[in-house]
Amino acid sequence: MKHWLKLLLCVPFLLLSGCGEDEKEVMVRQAIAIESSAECHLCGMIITNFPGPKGQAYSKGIQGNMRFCSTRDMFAFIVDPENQHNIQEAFVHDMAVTPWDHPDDEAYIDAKKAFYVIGHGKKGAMGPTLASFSTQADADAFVSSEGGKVYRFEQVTLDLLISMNNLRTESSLPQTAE
Ligand code: ZN
Ligand code: CU1
Repeated sequence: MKHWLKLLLCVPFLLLSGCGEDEKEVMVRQAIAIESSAECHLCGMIITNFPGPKGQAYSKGIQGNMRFCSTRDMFAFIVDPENQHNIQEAFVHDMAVTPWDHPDDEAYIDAKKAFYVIGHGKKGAMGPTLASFSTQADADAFVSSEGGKVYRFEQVTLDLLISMNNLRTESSLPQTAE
């Protein structure tokens, strides 16, 4: 009877303290402002000198965040099998709320939940790039004015990134409707 009572008193306390510890471990990290001297983690270009959506990511074993000149370079890093499983948080600009030529530091969204348009005519820091949006409706609206096709985070593969560059040089757009 004593044991039973002890257990009853302990359980809520254990649950509470358990919760607190979990929250400490799952530290939510955010996108940060990109200073004017920051270089792309992949190609070394000065990020803020170029138009188009940028990317940021946190990875296991790497201190601080990695910043990328373009969504294209962020994905080129992420889809690399060596990095893929180490990626934790990732962020991209929501291009529905910020100007293409100078995306704002306040306009970052969760990259894993974003919608991406590939095959459109707008250029990023490295040429063709992925236009990123927080909603399907915004991505669709962009497709109707700029062309391209909508993809989700998990659908962006190395092959797709390579085909994106070929779209520029070959001027044939195999997957677009318009
Ligand atoms: Zn780059
Ligand atoms: Cu670059």
